[in-house]
Amino acid sequence: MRTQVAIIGGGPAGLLLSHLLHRQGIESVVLESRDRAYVEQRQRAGMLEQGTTDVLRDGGVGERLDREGLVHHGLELRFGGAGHRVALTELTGRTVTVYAQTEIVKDLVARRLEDGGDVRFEAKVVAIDAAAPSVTYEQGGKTYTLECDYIAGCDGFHGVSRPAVPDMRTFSREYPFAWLGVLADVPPSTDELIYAHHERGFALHSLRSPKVSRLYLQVAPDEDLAAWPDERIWSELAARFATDDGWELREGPITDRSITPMRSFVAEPMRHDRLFLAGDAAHIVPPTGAKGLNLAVSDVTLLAEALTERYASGSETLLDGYSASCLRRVWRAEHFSYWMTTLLHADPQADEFARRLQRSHLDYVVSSPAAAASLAENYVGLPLGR
Ligand code: RFL
Ligand code: PHB
Repeated sequence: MRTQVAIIGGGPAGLLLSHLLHRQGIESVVLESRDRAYVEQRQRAGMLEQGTTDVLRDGGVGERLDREGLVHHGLELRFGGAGHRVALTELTGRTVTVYAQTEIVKDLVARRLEDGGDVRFEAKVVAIDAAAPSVTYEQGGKTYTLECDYIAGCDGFHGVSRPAVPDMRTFSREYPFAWLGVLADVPPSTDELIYAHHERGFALHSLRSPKVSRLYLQVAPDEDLAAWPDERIWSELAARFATDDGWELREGPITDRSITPMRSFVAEPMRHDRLFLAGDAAHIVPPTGAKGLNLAVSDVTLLAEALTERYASGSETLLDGYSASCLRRVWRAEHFSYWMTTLLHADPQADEFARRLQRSHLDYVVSSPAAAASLAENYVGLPLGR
């Protein structure tokens, strides 16, 4: 068995890469360890930068996104019992769009299969040869080897690609909290996202559709989901979102819940020989800045361009520059995500001095147009560095 590009992982990074390569006449095989239903239902990101929606639209997979995505022009920072709007579009000329990762994955899987693409589910990669190059995978109790010209490691944080890069340097930060995320069948209580800072902890009100809300609560890193029955989740959310003007949180049946630890992580370089890492396989950001999926999309956009140049002209210039181009953008997103996280969460280790500094920082961001503009330009996303 042979293909041009073997793609490990059928998350947003792997599926989009396969699609972008197909549009340039480059053949690939996507190997995904889970089944199709699982990858299509896994609840995760929801906020897309304009650069991300542009890539999907220009790639011809933006039809449902344009119909169902909710375009946003601002967000709210809420603390001290009051809300403060950050006017993203006024400050940057750009918008962001709420469209769930589950929907992007469904759109990409459907499109790949329609186009005759080769996406193999329940196919788990167990070995990588970055020099030969080839990947070995298990499917239905049998072991296969797929030979290729290049390997794309799009297999997320717990995948097998990153360990296949020798002489790698890694950089990381663990935070003393996690996010409890819920999906609820209730119309959102807000039109724009609310990022709330409260002494009880951070809370985020996001949405999925006019009928479905997505909410998050800061919890302890070792928190037990069983300790959070619905009533406790709703009363804690209401406490953290409470304002002095009587704003009310609508409640409804919770249909999905999970706890995600928060970490920052970067692996350098994102390449070894014929193996290229993309997305969560190479870097993780805490979700406060809404950057993870957007970074995955910008990585594979650059990788698709580099492979296109290689097959069109034989030149490896873009492939050679791939890791450095990605990492510039990755580190900007790392810093912004860290910054938003420390701005908004309640640090259990903070003393009174640190709490006063944090409150001053929040006041500054909502009262200085320069500070708000800095938040806004990072949130909507900086241009794709090539
Ligand atoms: P994924 O989505 O983890 O996909 C990797 C795929 O690889 C498969 N795999 C293997 N396949 C074959 N063989 C093996 N040995 C394999 N090992 C693993 C896995 O089954 C999986 O299907 O990585 P990818 O494609 O890089 O995509 C990254 C995004 O999923 C991630 O960055 C975002 O979800 C992060 N994120 C957010 N990003 C945003 O841009 N905006 C947001 O608003 C946002 N909110 C979030 C988030 C992530 C969250 N969680 C749960 C981590 C909110 C949350 C709560
Ligand atoms: C989401 O809608 O899931 C979401 C939005 C913004 C974030 C994180 C998650 O910062």
